[in-house]
Amino acid sequence: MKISVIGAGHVGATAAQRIAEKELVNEVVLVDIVEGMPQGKSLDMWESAPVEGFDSRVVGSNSYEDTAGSAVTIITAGLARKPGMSRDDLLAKNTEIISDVVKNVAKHSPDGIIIMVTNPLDVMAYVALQVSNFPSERVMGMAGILDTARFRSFVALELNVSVRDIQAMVLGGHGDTMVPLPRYATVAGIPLPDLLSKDKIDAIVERTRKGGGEIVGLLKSGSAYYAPSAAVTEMAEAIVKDSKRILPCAAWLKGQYGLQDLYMGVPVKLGKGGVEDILEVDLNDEEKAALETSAGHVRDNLSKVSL
Ligand code: TXD
Repeated sequence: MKISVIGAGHVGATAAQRIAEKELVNEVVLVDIVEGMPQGKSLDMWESAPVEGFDSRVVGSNSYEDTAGSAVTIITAGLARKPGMSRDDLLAKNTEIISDVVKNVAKHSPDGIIIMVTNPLDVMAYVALQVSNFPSERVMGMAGILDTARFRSFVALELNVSVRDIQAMVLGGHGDTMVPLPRYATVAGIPLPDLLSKDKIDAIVERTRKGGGEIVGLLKSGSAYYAPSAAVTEMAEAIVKDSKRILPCAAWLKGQYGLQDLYMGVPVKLGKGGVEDILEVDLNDEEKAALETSAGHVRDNLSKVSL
């Protein structure tokens, strides 16, 4: 079994390394347009295999032929944010790049699953769906796991407890309008609002919303990649192991949550078929309104796409 990662930059290369170290598949193929770079990174990773003790081969390439027959393709190609830029500023250029990438991916892995990572995430997932012509179960986006992981990591810091015991849910588009749901967050099954004051929870929600920007501001060039690569690896693992994990992912909505014809972050069941189900949780009026606002933002962006 093969997983391909398109774009051998920060997120792509780190994801390839995580996938290989976990031995999710026999072969990880890392593709980029820059000549030599994916080959160099892949060879370096493969040379770590004797020390780390993994047998997944890592192959670098500038050609999609090497990706042929991938079970999962993770797409990270494109531009990342610089300080002062929003995710939406990347729209036009990344639409061009993603259209070209997806054409090649669909041609060489017609039965595979696509996980979009490139921003603006919800819109690039739509571009992938349109260009690939795949059923929507096989085209999804990574954002919710990252946003949720940020939320969970901040709760762990605040309560000084293990991150392992913290569960959380973030819905909506991947941007400042995302909708963290503290009501559905628990610490070992105990509802978060029983453990933290509203003020503290509000502060964590706000930090989560701005979590990507916080990293961009600190790094000054480029955006986050350790947590994003971990998040996309978790999705790939759920698919190749057919583990039916329930994870927040960007999925094509067909009426769920009263929304349709757009990608949004929702809890999905991930297995070998891709998005095997979309779970609908009960939302109160405030949460519904926040989700509507987020959907409005995604729709605005969709209206700017010309394919
Ligand atoms: O939550 C999320 N979904 C995200 C999204 C979290 C983190 C990063 N997010 C987005 O992923 C970010 O805004 C960017 O749009 C992508 C990739 O971020 P990364 O930090 O990995 O960017 P890099 O390091 O600049 O890498 C991009 C690579 C780089 O090596 C380019 O040469 C390559 O993409 N690239 C291409 N590869 C193949 N084919 C084409 N056409 C191409 N164009 C650029």
